[in-house]
Amino acid sequence: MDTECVTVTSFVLEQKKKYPGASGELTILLNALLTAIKACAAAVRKAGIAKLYGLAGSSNTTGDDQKKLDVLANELFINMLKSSYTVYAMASEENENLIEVEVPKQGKYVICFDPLDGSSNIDCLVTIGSIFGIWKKPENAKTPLECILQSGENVRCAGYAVYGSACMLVLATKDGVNGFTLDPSIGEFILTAPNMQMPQLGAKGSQRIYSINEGYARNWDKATTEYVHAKKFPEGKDKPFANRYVGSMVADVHRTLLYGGVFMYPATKEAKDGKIRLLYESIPMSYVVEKAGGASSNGQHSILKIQPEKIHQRSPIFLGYKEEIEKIEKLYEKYPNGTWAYD
Ligand code: AHM
Ligand code: MG
Repeated sequence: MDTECVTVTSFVLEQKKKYPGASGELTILLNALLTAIKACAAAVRKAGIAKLYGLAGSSNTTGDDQKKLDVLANELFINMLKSSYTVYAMASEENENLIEVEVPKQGKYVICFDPLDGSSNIDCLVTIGSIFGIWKKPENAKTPLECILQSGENVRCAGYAVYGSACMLVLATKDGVNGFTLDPSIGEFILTAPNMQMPQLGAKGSQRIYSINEGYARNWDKATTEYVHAKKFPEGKDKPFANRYVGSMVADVHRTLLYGGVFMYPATKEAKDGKIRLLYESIPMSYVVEKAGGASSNGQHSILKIQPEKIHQRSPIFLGYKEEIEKIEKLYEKYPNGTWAYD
C-alpha cells in the first residue's frame, strides 16, 4: 500500500491554503458531498441484493419513471448537504422546486445536482453517476431562485462521480481538474489523475470518437446531420470517427475527457431544447471539459455563457475537442437553429 497517497480531503485542504482568506466553508461542503457520493457508490454496488432496483412508484418533474436508487441518492445528497451548514439553496433534477435550507442551517453556497444520472441504465448495471455544480450566493441576491439561476461563468467548483467498474470523482475548480479513485478497502478517494487534460485531437493517445443517440437522426437539424455525416465520410485521407454512446452522460463525458472525442445531445424536431438540463448536467460537465482544455457549446457559444431562466431548463449541448466544436458552431452559422434535415 502506498502510504504517501493524497486523499481528496487532504487535496481540498491543500487547495484552501492557497487562499489565506478562505473561510473553509467550501471545504466542509465538499466533505458533505463526498459522504453523499460514497453512500451512493455503496448503494449502487449493493443495489441488487438490497432490492434497490426497479421503480419507486413516483415520477420526477420531467415525467421520467423514478427508480428506487434515484430516490435514495436524492435524499442522501439533500440531507448531507443540508446538515453541512454551508448551503443556502439547492436544485435537484429530482425535485420540481428548488430546495430551501432552514435559516439556522444556511451557508453561503448554492449547489445544483443530478443525484443519479443515467437512471435508465440502473437495472442493467451500466455505468451511472452523480453530477454537481457549486456557486456562491450573490451578495445582493433577493430570492433563493435568483441565487440558483447563475450562469456557468460564476461556477466555483463542479464535477461528477462515475459509478463504473470503479468509482471515480472528477473535481474541477478554476485551478484545474483532478481525478480521485475510491479505494473501497479504506473508504477514501485517492488522487489518481492529477491535473487532467483532454487529449488534443491527433496527439498520441487521442481517439476519434463521436457520441450521439443516432436513433434520433430523423429528427436532427441540418447542422448536426452534416457534422455527423462528415465524421463518417471524412474528406481526403482522414480516418472516420468511431461511434460510442453509453446513454449515461457521465460515462460518455468521462470517456470524452480521457480519450477525446465529441459528445452531442442536439435539439431535435420533437425536443427543440434537447434533453440535457442546464443547471445540473450541462453547466457542470461543460465546466469540467473547458477546464481540462476542451470546449462546450449550445451551437452558438459556450454553454457557460447561458444565463438560466428556470431551474429545469434544457439546452442542446456539444462538448469535446475545441476544433470540432468550432466546426459545429460554423455549421450553425450556415444552418440556423430549427433548420431541420428532414420534413
Ligand atoms: P436522466 O438524468 O433522466 O438519467 O437523463 C439524462 C441522460 C443522460 O445521462 C444521457 O446522456 C441521456 O439521458 C440519454 O438520453 P437518450 O436515451 O435520449 O439518448
Ligand atoms: Mg440526469
